[in-house]
Amino acid sequence: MKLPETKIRSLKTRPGQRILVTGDIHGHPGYLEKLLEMAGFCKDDLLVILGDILEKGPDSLGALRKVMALCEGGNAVCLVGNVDAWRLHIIYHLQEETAEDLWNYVVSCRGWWGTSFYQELAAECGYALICKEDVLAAKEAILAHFEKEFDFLASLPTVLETEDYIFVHGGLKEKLPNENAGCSVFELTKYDAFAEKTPHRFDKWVVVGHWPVALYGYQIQQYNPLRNAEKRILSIDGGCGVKSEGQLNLVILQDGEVSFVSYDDLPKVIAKESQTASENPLFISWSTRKVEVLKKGEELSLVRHLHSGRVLEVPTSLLYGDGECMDYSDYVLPVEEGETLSMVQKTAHGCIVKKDGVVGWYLGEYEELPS
Ligand SMILES: [Mn+2]
Repeated sequence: MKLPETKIRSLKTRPGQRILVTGDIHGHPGYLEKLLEMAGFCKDDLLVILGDILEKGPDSLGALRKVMALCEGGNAVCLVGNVDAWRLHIIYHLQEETAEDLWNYVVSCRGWWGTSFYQELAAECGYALICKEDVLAAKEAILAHFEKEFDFLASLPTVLETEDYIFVHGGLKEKLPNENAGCSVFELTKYDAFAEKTPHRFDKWVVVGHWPVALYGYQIQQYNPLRNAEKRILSIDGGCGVKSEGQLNLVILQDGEVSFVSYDDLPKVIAKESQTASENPLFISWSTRKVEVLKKGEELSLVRHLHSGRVLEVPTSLLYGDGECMDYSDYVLPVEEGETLSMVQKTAHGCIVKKDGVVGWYLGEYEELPS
């Protein structure tokens, strides 16, 4: 079994050729299929998948096999993601001393997503992973059975450069692609908040996944691809599998034009009333989660948000730990009667919905659509 190493590849595209880019599929092969269908993916296109195929979803093995089949088609390239690389690393180094960590991970994934990559691998080899010892017991059978899948993951390039773009899961440490040859796979794949942290302005647009774009928001909670024109970075991770209101994005690059399609499986409703947008909205994200609780109520609590200094009411159910708040936006969305909204959560005070990738409150009447 091999482990991924930093590999920097370049590829020639044809003039006018579409490049479709997605990533962070995280065990959602059905979402990927939907997006390829929506974009009309065909043999003339180049498909670039920015890695993180595995975990945080219902079908990691299915997602991996779907990606392998696409790459075998000859016009798709998948890059390695930090989760993919780390999973291989864990399986490769699995022994008595580390089995308990993997067992704990498998158990916690059952709670969050119902399954995990290792559980799926074990199941296909006839192991149910009922106790800690089963984790190690399944290893040899897994290594033998999934040689093709593991070789594929280990073979994935880290950085891909075309005439006009650079693709990488997390980000580039150095400005030019080839200067990153000495960086480790994890430095380039697990580059958190790349668009904020990198000091570089790149010569070509750098297209990345890994960091859910919502985490770059301080006013608005949104999941659509995000352009940083100053640094020339296009971030496309819609938080699929990580956030219940997230989505999988697929960006279409053609002749310098950028468009995208996105997919989630939230239930859809039709707005029966119009409402106007609230002014000066606030988004409390994981990056700015600290609050001071001023008055705790049963349903709503009054808090001071430390990052912005704002005092506001948040649902009490979102408060946790020592003064921390889960993702929350107080934005009242602009909505026209008859528009389609994705239902995120119903509350006694109205609904939290997503419209065109933006999350906020809808306070009017609505009609449910059959799913
Ligand atoms: Mn990642």
